[in-house]
Amino acid sequence: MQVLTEINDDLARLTQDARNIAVITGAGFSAESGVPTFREAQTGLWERFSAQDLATTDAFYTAPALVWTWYRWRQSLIQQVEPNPGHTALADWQRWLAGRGGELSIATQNVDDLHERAGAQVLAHLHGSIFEHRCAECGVAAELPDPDYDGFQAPPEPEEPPLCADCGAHIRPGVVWFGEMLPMEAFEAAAAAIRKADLVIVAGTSGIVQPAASLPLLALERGTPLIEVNPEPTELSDAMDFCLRGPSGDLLPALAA
Ligand code: BJW
Ligand code: ZN
Repeated sequence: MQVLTEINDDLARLTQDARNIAVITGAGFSAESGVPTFREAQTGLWERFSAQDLATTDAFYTAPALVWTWYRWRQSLIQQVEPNPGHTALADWQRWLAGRGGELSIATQNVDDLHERAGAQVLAHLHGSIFEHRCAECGVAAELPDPDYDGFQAPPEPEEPPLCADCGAHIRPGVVWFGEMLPMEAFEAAAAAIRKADLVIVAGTSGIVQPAASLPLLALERGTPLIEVNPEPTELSDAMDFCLRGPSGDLLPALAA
C-alpha cells in the first residue's frame, strides 16, 4: 500500500489507463460543501443526540417530531449549499470517459443531491434520498413543500411529521435507517459496477457502516486496484493499493486531471 498526499507517477498512470471506474462516496465527499459528516458533533436542538441515535426507526417511532425536524433541517441545509470541486471533477470525468467509450459509475451513501447538481449521473443512492418522502406505514409516496427553515440554524422546536393522506400514519424521509434493508436494486447495481471496474475509488467514507462498507471488498477479491481518498485512515485503508490522504475537494480534481 502506498500512502500519499499528492498524485505520484504510479497513481497518474493508473487513473490515465482506467476506462471503467467505479466510485463509492460517503459523507466526507460533501463536507467541503458545508454538509456535516455523519460522525461529526451535532449542534443546536440535536446536541444531546448522536446522528447514530437519530437515524433509526426506533427514534422515529419514539420521538417522531425530533427525528422529522432533524431531517427537514438537514434538507434545508443541503438546499442552501453548493457542490464542491470534488463533485464537479467526478461529473467532468464521467462525461470525459463516456465520450471515449468508457464509464464512471457513482454509488453514493449520501442522501444529498450534490453529485446530480454538479452534473453527474448517480448509479446508486445506497441510503436513499433526503428529498423523497413516503408514508411510514403504507409506503405511499408523498410530495411536500420545501422546509421553511434556515438550514444553518436549528429550528427553535421540533414539529410533528405530516400525516399520510391515505392511512393517517406519519410521513417519513426516504432514507435508509439502521436495521433497514438497503434498496436491493441500488446495492446490486453498485456491486455489478464494482465487479466490472478496472479501478475503484472510495472517497469520503469511514467504512464503518455495512453493507456499503463491504462493496470495496468485491474489488479486492478480483485484484482490481483500489484508491482511497480521505484525510484520515479508515476501516478500509488496509485493503487499498493507494491511500490519498487529504480532502476530496482538492484531491479528486488532481486525480481526474
Ligand atoms: C473527508 C473529508 C473530506 C471528512 N474529504 N473525506 C455489527 C457489524 C456489522 C454490521 C452491523 C453491526 N451492527 C449493526 C449492523 C448493521 C448496520 C451497521 O453497519 N452498523 C454499523 C454502525 C456497525 N447496518 C445497517 O443497519 C444497514 N442495514 C442492514 O444491515 O440491513 C440488513 C439488516 C436488516 C435488518 C436487521 C439486521 C440487518 C443500514 C445502514 C443504513 C445507514 N444509514 C445512514 C443514515 C442515512 C440517512 C441519513 O443520512 O440520515 O447512512 S447511517 C450514516 O452512515 C449514513 C451514511 O451514509 C453512513 C456512512 O457514513 P459515512 O458516509 O462513511 O460518513 P462518516 O461520517 O462515518 O465518515 C465520514 C468520512 O469522511 C470520515 O472517514 C472522514 O475522515 C472523511 N472526511 N472530511 C474526504 N473533506
Ligand atoms: Zn399511509
